[in-house]
Amino acid sequence: MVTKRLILVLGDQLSDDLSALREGSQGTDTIVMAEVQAETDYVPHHPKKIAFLFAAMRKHAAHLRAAGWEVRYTKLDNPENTHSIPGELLRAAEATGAEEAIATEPGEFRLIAALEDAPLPVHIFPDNRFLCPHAEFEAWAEGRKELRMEWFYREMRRKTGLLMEDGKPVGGKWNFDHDNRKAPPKGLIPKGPLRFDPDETVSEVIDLVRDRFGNRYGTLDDFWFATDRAGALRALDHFIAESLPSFGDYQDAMVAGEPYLYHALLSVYLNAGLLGWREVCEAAEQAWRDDAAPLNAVEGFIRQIIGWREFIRGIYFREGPDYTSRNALGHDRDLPEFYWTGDTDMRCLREAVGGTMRNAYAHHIQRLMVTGNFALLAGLHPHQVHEWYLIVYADAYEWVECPNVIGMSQFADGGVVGSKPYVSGGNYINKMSDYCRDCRYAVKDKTGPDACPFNLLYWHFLDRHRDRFEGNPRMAQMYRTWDRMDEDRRNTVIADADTFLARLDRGERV
Ligand code: FAD
Ligand code: DLZ
Ligand code: SF4
Repeated sequence: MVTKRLILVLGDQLSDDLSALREGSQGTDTIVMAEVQAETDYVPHHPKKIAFLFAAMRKHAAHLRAAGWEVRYTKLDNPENTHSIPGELLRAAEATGAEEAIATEPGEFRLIAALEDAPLPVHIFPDNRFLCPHAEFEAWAEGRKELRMEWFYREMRRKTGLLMEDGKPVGGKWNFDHDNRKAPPKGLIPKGPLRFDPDETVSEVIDLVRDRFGNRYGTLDDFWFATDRAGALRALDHFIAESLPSFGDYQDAMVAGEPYLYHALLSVYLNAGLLGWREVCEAAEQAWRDDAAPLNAVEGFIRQIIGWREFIRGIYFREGPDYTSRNALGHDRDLPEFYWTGDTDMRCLREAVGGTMRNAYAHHIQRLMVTGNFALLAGLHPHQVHEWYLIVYADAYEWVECPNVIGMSQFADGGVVGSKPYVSGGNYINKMSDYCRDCRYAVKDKTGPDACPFNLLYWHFLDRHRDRFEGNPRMAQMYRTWDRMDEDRRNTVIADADTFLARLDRGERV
């Protein structure tokens, strides 16, 4: 007799070529998909993220049915919903007579543990939607003193053959970042991402999410994400034609009122499984071969996907379940209220948090050098910072969010992801954005009541972590600059920074 099985498809596993589907058999096995509170509530996700996922899940279920699969889909408001993934597997097992389930490895240790403890056996298969399997990352990492993305990336270039000719990188260099990172000139008019009007499924889901989660951080207004593969492919084509040519040049730029600039806005689709890394990178490479986009842009973009994205995932699974609770710098300040409201005089933070509330999106430099930089300089508790990032972004799942936050941004892993902390004073933000000119603080002021808080906190950070960082060759110059200041000035900087932090702790508007 053929054994009946369940095939679990999670909300971020919306890919046709999923290992669990490859292992399953049409006609015998039943796919289980479920909208459950355990997933909507383990952190209070931005309502736009939930709406995107539920709409995409519903459409993917219809697509799988049309392809011949038996699909059991539980909607959030189904009165029999047990509201957990193991609970829905058990209910499906009782209804179908299945005695076991198969799944593709979830992107979070919490859910892997829940499947391992489920009341029926769940066979977990590797997630085949990534370029670098765990064992390969382990083999690469084994015995290295430091894990650095750049070396990993070169391996991935060799492995994929992307932008390679005769075993060598095209253009004679692996990395064209030197040509990127231009400051934004006045009058940039980026096209932005391709927008999709809500159809019936999306509207129905928006109503449900508004009713159940409408009072959470973030707005549902102006929902424009694609919610199926066809839409995601159109969004990819749009990016390649309209934004990729300028992607490299303005990758690090920040402009008030322009939340998207030339960024891809593809992480939300990639991470949910509507797009795959290979097709996205091949489309970018083709644009370069067709002379439709310059090499610095195409190499930079491909590096983000086969370099950073894969490296970050490798780190998450290598470091293990305690990674989210690392706190190498012993930071313990509570997350200020303005991370939830945008209610601050610091224009850069207002822009980044406000855009995040509206769009469930901020681009990389806003995440790293504005909200992340402030959190690190001010000594915010990294676990609270981690939860904030997991909540607010539509592309956030722990495997990708956590190493970016705990590692890259907060240095809470003590240097696993980066060799030095990403910290800067106001000058960097001023150089890369137009924020400072309309700020209540003066970026040129290094002390005093109008001094840009990033300037004060930058030195405060270096001073309080001197023991850890002064021996780091990449930070020696910073300490030399600090030490060259006369002592009175240094004392004033530290006192002004302490005053700022005390105001922050009292919940005053800063
Ligand atoms: P683009 O700037 O256009 O980049 C293209 C693609 O490269 C992205 O779609 C993404 O898939 C990939 N990519 C680029 N950088 C990274 C990176 N560091 N890690 C992984 N993938 C990368 N990315 C997420 O997908 N989810 C997160 O929860 C997330 N949290 C972050 C938190 C912090 C503190 C920082 C500094 C970065 C975080 N990132 C995260 C990485 C990056 O900021 C986003 O991938 C990017 O902003 C997504 O927007 P985009 O598609 O317009 O990206
Ligand atoms: C993020 C999320 C949310 C909000 N809701 C669901 C859901 O109801 N059902 C589901 O299968 N998946 C959901 N997800 C995605 C999971 O949380 C995700 O699979 C894990 O975090 C692992 O990446
Ligand atoms: Fe941000 Fe400082 Fe510039 Fe104001 S002056 S926008 S606080 S960097």
